Amino acid sequence: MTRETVLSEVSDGIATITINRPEVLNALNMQLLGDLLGVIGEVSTDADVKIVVITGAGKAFVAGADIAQMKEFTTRQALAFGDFGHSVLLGLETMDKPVIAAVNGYALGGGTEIALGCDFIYASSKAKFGQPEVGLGIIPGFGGTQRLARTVGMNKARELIYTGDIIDAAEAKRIGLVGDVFAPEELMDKVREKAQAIMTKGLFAIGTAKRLINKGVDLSLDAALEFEKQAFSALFGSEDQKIGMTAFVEKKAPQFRNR
Ligand code: CO8
Repeated sequence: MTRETVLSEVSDGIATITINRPEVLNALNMQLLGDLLGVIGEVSTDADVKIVVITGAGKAFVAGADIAQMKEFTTRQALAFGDFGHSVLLGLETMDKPVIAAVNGYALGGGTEIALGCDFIYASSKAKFGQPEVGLGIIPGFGGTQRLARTVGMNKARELIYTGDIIDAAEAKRIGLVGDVFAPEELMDKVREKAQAIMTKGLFAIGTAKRLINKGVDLSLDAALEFEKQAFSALFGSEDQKIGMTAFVEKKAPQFRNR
């Protein structure tokens, strides 16, 4: 499942995707987005993969889109690049498996945007986040104007996008962008620990909750609550609901079958 610019390995149900252009701080070019889209397709359909972790090789997570490549784009090429980036983000968001961003270093521009497409973000204390695009005469184009505002609120998103300020991991945690911060050498172990804990739960139910959270924000509260009620009741037709509730009343640990 490994491609030139994106590495992928599966172990104990966890697929670890590593963005791999360390010589340019994992800057996103067309090839990398294509490789990433391919790997996302593979892990989302691989029955051995229960949960996905995305990280970066070297000292960066992703230092943004590849400025050297973007510099010469026409409007039409920029649109195609934007479409490509959005497909990657949608691939992460619509996969019915949890995706955790393990942000090991710089996550700037498209890097913060990829992290925002994941279900939640854990960061190394060395990580840095920001949307510096306006300093290049462009805007966040891989969903940053929308997902950042939905995650940290509109005022903070405006401030970060208008100033291009780069914030450290502690500040990213304070504003709710990052779930938790760990020492650099502990990051991957802590992320895997969390992934293992999630894997003991009903993954079919988690996939349903993910869909509801991601789709619900675009609906009226009334429609979203109806959607939730229907999904909730549908889960009573799943094996996992029987397994989970039977295990509870028998005081045993549930062995979910994820269906
Ligand atoms: N693009 C291309 N090359 C990059 C990028 C990048 N985004 N970031 C770093 N590099 C390259 C550098 O050019 C350098 O290459 P070389 O060794 O050949 O000179 C190498 O990576 C190492 O970088 P630095 O020497 O700069 O490393 P430092 O530790 O001194 O600095 C920084 C690290 C602060 C991260 C610095 O590299 C930097 O500011 N990078 C650019 C950050 C940035 O502006 N990112 C936003 C890009 S725009 C974007 O992401 C838009 C997304 C949506 C696009 C939608 C289009 C439709």
